[in-house]
Amino acid sequence: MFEEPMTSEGATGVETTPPRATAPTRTTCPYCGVGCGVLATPDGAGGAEIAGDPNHPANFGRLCSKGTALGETLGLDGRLLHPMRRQADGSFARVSWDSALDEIAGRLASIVARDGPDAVAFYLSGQLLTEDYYVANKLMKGFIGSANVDTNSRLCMASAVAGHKRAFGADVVPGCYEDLDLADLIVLVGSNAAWCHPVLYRRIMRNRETRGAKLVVIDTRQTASTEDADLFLQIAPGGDQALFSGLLAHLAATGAVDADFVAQHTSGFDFALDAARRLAPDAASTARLTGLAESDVSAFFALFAETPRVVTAFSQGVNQSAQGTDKTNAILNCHLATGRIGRTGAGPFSLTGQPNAMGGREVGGLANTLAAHMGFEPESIERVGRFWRAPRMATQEGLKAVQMFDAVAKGKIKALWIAGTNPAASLPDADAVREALGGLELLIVSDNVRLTDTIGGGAHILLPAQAWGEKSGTVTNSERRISRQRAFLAPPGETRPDWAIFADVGRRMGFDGFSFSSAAAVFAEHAALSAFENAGARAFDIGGLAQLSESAYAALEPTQWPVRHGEAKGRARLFAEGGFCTPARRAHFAAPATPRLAEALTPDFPLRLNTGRVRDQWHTMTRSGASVRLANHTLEPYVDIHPDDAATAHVVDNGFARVATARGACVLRVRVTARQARGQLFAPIHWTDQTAAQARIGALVGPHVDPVSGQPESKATPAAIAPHAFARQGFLLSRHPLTPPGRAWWARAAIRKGFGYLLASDADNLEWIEALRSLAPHAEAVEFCDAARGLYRAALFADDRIELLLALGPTPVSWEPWLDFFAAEHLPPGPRFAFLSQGTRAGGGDASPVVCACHNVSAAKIEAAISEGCQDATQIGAVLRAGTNCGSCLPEIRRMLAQAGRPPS
Ligand SMILES: Nc1nc2c(c(=O)[nH]1)N[C@H]1C(S)=C(S)[C@@H](COP(=O)(O)OP(=O)(O)OC[C@H]3O[C@@H](n4cnc5c(=O)[nH]c(N)nc54)[C@H](O)[C@@H]3O)O[C@H]1N2
Ligand SMILES: Nc1nc2c(c(=O)[nH]1)N[C@H]1C(S)=C(S)[C@@H](COP(=O)(O)OP(=O)(O)OC[C@H]3O[C@@H](n4cnc5c(=O)[nH]c(N)nc54)[C@H](O)[C@@H]3O)O[C@H]1N2
Ligand code: SF4
Ligand SMILES: [Mo]
Repeated sequence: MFEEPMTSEGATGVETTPPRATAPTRTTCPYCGVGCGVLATPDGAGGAEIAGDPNHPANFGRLCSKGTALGETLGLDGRLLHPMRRQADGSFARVSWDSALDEIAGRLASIVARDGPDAVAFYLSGQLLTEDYYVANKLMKGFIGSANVDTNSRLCMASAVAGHKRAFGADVVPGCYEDLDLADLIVLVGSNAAWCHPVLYRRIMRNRETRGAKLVVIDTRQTASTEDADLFLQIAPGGDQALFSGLLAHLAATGAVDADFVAQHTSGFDFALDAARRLAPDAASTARLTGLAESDVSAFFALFAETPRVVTAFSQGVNQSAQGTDKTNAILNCHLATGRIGRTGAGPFSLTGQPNAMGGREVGGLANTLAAHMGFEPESIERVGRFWRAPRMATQEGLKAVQMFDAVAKGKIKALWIAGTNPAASLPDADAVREALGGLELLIVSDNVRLTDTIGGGAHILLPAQAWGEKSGTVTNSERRISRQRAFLAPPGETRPDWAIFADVGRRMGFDGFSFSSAAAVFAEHAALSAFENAGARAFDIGGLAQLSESAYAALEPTQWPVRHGEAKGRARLFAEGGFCTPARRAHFAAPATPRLAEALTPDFPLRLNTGRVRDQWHTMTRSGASVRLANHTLEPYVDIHPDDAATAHVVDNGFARVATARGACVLRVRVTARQARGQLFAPIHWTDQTAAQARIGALVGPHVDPVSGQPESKATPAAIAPHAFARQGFLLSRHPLTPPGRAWWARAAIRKGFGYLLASDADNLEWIEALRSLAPHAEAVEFCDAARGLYRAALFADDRIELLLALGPTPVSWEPWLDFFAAEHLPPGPRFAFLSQGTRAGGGDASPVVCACHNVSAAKIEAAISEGCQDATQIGAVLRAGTNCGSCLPEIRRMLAQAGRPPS
């Protein structure tokens, strides 16, 4: 669909692909569930040129800003490169793989022997590859004997999974991306696709531009995705179920129901319609329940009813709610009722978050599924047990994420292995989660980076996993398309693939069935299990890929499932002719319950806190945070608030506010904007204790879950906001990551050659310079102070480059003009304070930089002393005391002397 040259960066950050020289590796983007094909050409120095793969059917060459910047995230700074073990004093020491894995195998086995298999658990991630997930799941569910395997997909896709299973009998997305090109109406529900699935959003925009498709966006706030909408429905939090119930009633009332499809392929229609009618019989009642204008509701109903080719694409505004499963089913019901499913340009479309949330669902990474889309029915347990030759099959569902961490807190789970996720930041009630981690007997963390909030929460053993570009395997995107991630870099240090780490522990625990020789071998077994005694009963069947040779796996083209034994090609769409995965092959209409949010507002917490994403960061920033380009989009954590609420709470635009809930509090920059609805706050999820002070938004979210899916309500926690003042604001630029001193509020961003810290603080100049010196004790310090205007600047030099640069003032100070000085490896000769005072004399102040901070001696005084005859630093010290205490300003004084023509002493 993308024959025309691609646009330059716009609101969605979709960029043009630059041409390349040498033969690249075809791989898949590690960020969102769009699953774009990427061409990576290593530069031989650990980096790579990145371009979109014109032949990948997800993106046809396009990449968004995050994908385009992948080359900037490949550096080894902060990487975990060796297994490490926590010592008695809390520090970590390097250990060998053998000793780390022997210890893990031994301790897991003894905990299982002592407390039973349910005393151990794995918490995995939609950022693992299918092969990683398969081996971990097999180890826990077949050999350790517990189903305590859950994943961050519980926080992400669980409600969509549960809704799909209730309606279709299996977790199946019926449509494909091409439907977004060919629909006449696209409804985005609880999705900011312009920022979170940018390449799909471009496809939607192109359809709108070239075919005149209409776009309806249903969100609680205005976003980049609502800007282009033909109709924007700013719905009340949690109102979606009522809206789609009202729509079902409307479809029935106006003859839009496909009676044949309903009769032949579904069950439960009348019951669900009754429930929908009781909830929202017409547009007027729907408007009341959703906070929308009746005219807008009617317009949406009419548009949906009259447009056969409609795709309803939904994401976290639907999934992450206390009734996420009911919301999902309310949407699916409207598509089932009209038979608009699995047809060209028509269907419900769950937008997957992570690159391999789908693959994780396929292998059984969720605690309530067993493997290969089978559940815990006795015949499935028996079948999978036979296939795996498993000695100790789990016989019942395990604990879902929030319950799992509750069991950790209660001491029921003694050993936890976390791989590819950062629950101390991303789970609700994250402070409690972090505390619970500290109480574990054994906490193993497999990650790419050396320090995260989870690792800091009390890990005992750290296992270095291969990262994107190094690892190799498969991922499945939102349209069921399996694509290869291929390695194009040598694995650094002692990093290993996650699947190999889990398999090694399985072998060391004495289990058969973990002697995989390659990712291809793991994939082949997974594919064979999907087809094992399947005979069409399970939609997830990739038996057609079970016989792939190593070289065929290496060359595997993006393929949609199902792809059954003997089939070369997968299927783009499912269910247009029925054939659902329930015993009677009929889809089921689930009746929605009355809309309800988990927690009511109170006088203490009168606002709803919504949380979500910004365009150019990925989750806890461990990768996207390394890119300077990406950092520039949003430098610091913030809270959006409506002007009326801001006035009531006395918070001001660009000031700071403390946002609190019953669980925790954050201090965030305030953005007053009418794009936010009254009564609601929005804050991004990306900042952790590694990248900011007091901005871990997960700590504020209540741990309330959807009763069916177990997915937490992350978008509607009751909250309060109050102004928070700091005497001064500014920034600190540093060559190395650090924790800013001075009891400061801070947020870190990548800059060229270092790290930029936005600051706000009450500490005075003296406290600051002392703290800076303690960070770089051997550096030469230069200060500049304009007391009248409250400006303070300080720089610490090592040789002739800047190590640390601080600027503070009564209002925010931009670091922009300083970045070139900072990045320079060799500053030009001449007095070093000169650039510190840049731009500060405009107001006519008599400011002169402080050269000697200890005795508060300014450059002007030193210049005067020189012109009055001082010949060397000793004489200046005698006259002004400058340079007589710590001495760090002596080089600066000597430079001033030299510049005045005094010979070096
Ligand atoms: N840039 C970027 N892209 C990403 C990610 C990232 O970290 N950064 N992460 C990826 C992942 S894992 C995921 S899961 C996806 C998430 O992708 P999205 O779901 O699109 O992103 P969110 O910002 O979490 O939430 C979507 C919208 O739901 C709205 N919303 C909140 N409550 C309600 C409600 O009750 N009803 C409705 N209708 N809307 C509501 C929010 O205001 C928000 O605009 O993004 C993926 N893509
Ligand atoms: N309040 C609130 N909370 C939310 C959400 C929200 O909208 N609001 N969204 C939820 C959603 S949808 C999601 S998906 C989660 C995401 O939350 P997390 O999964 O906790 O966030 P990430 O930063 O993606 O964490 C991935 C970790 O795995 C590491 N990693 C990356 N690749 C690999 C690999 O191949 N192997 C190993 N071993 N490690 C690897 C990274 O360095 C990083 O530390 O957050 C959830 N939490
Ligand atoms: S749209 Fe998603 S998969 Fe595609 S380049 Fe952007 S982040 Fe990567
Ligand atoms: Mo997600």
